[in-house]
Amino acid sequence: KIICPSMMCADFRSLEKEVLALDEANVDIYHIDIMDGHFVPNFGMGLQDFEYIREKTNKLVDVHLMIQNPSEYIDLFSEKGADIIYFHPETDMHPTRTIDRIRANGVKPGIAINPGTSVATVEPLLGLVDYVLIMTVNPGFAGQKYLDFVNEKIVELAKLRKERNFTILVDGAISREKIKELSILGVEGFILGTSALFGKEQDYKTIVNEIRQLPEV
Ligand code: S6P
Ligand code: MG
Repeated sequence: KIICPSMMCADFRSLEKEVLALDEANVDIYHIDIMDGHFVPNFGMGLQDFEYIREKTNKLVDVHLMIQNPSEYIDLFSEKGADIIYFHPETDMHPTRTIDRIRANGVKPGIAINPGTSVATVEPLLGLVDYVLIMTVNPGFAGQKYLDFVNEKIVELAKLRKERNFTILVDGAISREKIKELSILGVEGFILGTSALFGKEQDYKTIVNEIRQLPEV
C-alpha cells in the first residue's frame, strides 16, 4: 500500500512536528493540495507550505494541482522539488503537452480525475502518465462523503492498467473500510485525510502500521 498523508489536514500550528511524526510512521508520499478558488471553491495550501514540507522530509512529495491553467505552474513546482505533479485534465486544453513538460522536468506525471469525468475522456492519457489519482469526492474540501458511483470507474481503470503501466490512487473520504474494499478492486495508493489519519486518538505510527496490516475484504 502507498500511504499518502493529505497535509492540508495536518495541524499547521506544529507542522514541523507533524512531518517528523509522519516520517517516523513511515508514510510514503506527502500529498500537497494546491487550490486556486476557481477550479475548486476553496483555497488549499500555498507554495510556502509546499516548500516547508519539502525541506523537512526526504520522502517523496507530490503536488495535487486543483487549479486552472496548470501548465503555467509546472516549472515552478518542479524547480521547488516536487516528485510527482498531478493536474486535472479537465482544466487543460493540451494535457499531453503538460504531461511532456512534467516529464521533461524530471518529475513523474499524474492525472487527477473528478468524480464526473469518465474513463473514456482520459483514456488517451493513460499510457503517458505514471499515476492516476481518482477523486472519490468532488475536490475542494476535506471531510466530505465518499461517492459510491466512482467505484465503477475504479474497476474500469484497474482493467486498463493491465496493458499500461500506471499506479492507481484514490483521494477523498478514504476510511479504513474503504482501504480494505478498494484494495481488492486494484487500488494501490490512498490519500489519507480526516477519515483515516488526522485528528485521531492514536498516533500516526500506530495508525499507519494498522492500515498496512488491514486484510483485503
Ligand atoms: C481536497 C483534496 C483532498 C483532501 C483529502 C481529505 O479535495 O484533494 O486531498 O484533502 O481527500 O481527506 P478526507 O478523509 O478528509 O476526505
Ligand atoms: Mg488531494
